Amino acid sequence: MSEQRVDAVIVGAGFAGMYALHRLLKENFQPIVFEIGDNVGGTWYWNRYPGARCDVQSMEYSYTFDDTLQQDWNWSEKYAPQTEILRYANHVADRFNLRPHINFGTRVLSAHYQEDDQEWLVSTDDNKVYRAKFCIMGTGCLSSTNLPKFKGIDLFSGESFHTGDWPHSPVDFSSKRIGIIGTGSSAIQSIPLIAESCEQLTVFQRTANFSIPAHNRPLDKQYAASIKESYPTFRAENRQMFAAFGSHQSRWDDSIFDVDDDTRQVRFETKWQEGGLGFTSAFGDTGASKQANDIAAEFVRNKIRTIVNDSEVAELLCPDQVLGCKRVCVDSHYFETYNRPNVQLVNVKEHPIEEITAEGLIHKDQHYQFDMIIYATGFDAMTGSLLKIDIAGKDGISLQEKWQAGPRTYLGLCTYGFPNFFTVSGPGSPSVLSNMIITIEQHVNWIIDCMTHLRDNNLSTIEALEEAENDWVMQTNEIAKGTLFPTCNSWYLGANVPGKPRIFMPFAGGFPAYAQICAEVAEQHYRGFELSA
Ligand code: N01
Repeated sequence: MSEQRVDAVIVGAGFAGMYALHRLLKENFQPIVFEIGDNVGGTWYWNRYPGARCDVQSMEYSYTFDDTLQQDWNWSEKYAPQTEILRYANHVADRFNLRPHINFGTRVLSAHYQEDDQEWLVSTDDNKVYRAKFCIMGTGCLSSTNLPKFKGIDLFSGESFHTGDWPHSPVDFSSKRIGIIGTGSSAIQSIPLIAESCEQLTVFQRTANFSIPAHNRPLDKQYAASIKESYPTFRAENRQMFAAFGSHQSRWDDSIFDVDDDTRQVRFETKWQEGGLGFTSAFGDTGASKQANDIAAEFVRNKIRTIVNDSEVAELLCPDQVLGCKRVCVDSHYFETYNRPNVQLVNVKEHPIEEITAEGLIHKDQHYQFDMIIYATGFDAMTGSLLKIDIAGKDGISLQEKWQAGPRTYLGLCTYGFPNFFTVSGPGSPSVLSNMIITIEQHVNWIIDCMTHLRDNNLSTIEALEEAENDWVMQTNEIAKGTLFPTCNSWYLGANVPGKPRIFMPFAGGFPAYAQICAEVAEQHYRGFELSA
């Protein structure tokens, strides 16, 4: 089998893969990208379910690397819908002439490090083999769908879809009885729209979720123009924010216990009316103090009780975990949807779904009859797509073996034993706790600067030191322990996938602190890495 030699293999043509490709081309490297999908966009290519949109505002969720790009592109809504984000991804691919370097419809099967040659041998499902000095994994954090192994799942005779792998042609809900399993962000975004156009919708809820209204609307043209006037400043301000977005929203850092109850209610109401993920920045201590969090959580529960007419349904929809412990959802009329006569909520917490049948599903001895079942059951997050590839580093040790007890990285960028192998927004980095495009740019810039440094200094490899990795894993765990994040069964912890090691995967110390550490590491001659000729 012939082997093609390239400088770098990039896996994935989402926002990470596209930017890595663009930067490598500018630096005169010879990269090649492999993408399973037939087009660019990554998560926005697959997640086409009704209502899919970003929960970070459109003026903030875009590339920052090219000022004319950000001046030229016009967003239409406060929160961009999936269709528009996908159009943007396509625009970027065309504008920077990326497509000739992307092999679409191609899955990377394996990447094996060849110690003698200091190269990666990469094989793809079209029976081709590539030799590359570097591997950059832009495989995404939420791209490997999690489909629970329900008994009888293959027996269902109606239509069935996973929100994360939605059909590319329109799905007709009219006159259909539909069951949807899951009440995470994907379900919360899609349920209101599906309910409007189907005959009967039955929602199977295991864990009620916190959701804050988006108050989505057409983007105010004056607001967009004012941001564009000083886009670099706006971006710089956002990079100083914990999650790399939200600098223009109201926020307070004081303790909830420093103000009286009236002030708390006014402040929560302000944040509720503003809408979106910023709700958690009403006070400085709701992410770390359980007592403070309880007060914020009760405000949201009271909102649900006010919105939902049936008090039993309202109570079922009230979450009992810590607010923000699972990612907070952002919705358009989610709770209101339960006031519709054609929507029913079924609690599957104490009694799991028993089985899927040809006609529907069985729960607590009741046989529900459906024309369509929608699995809104989430993802094998952060590690799922990486571990699907047969990746082996030095001494033939596989990444699966190395991460058996949970992912181990240095800075979320590299892992000991795997030279010249980089992960973009991987476990151990702020990743899903931050504005993903900003995090992606920071990671890609670090990686490409590092590759350029190696080339300019006649160095061949960079590898994380075991001790630096151990320290980083310890530091990441310690930071997470100081928050309320590990207190519930979230996908951040891998708790949604049976058998997955329970480790809090993202770095919870905030984007600014993290970016500074990465910059210092590079300035200090790649502290914690071994660079070799
Ligand atoms: O997935 P989820 P998602 N029986 O894991 C339930 C991002 N995102 O696709 O909570 C019954 O949150 C599960 O129950 P439980 C965003 O970061 C972003 O909705 O595990 N139910 C849960 O209710 C988000 O956080 C946007 O008890 C089962 C649901 O399925 C992330 O993607 C939009 C079950 C899965 O919820 C994931 O969201 C959409 C079972 N066996 C998504 N197994 C934006 O706005 C699972 N569930 C950018």
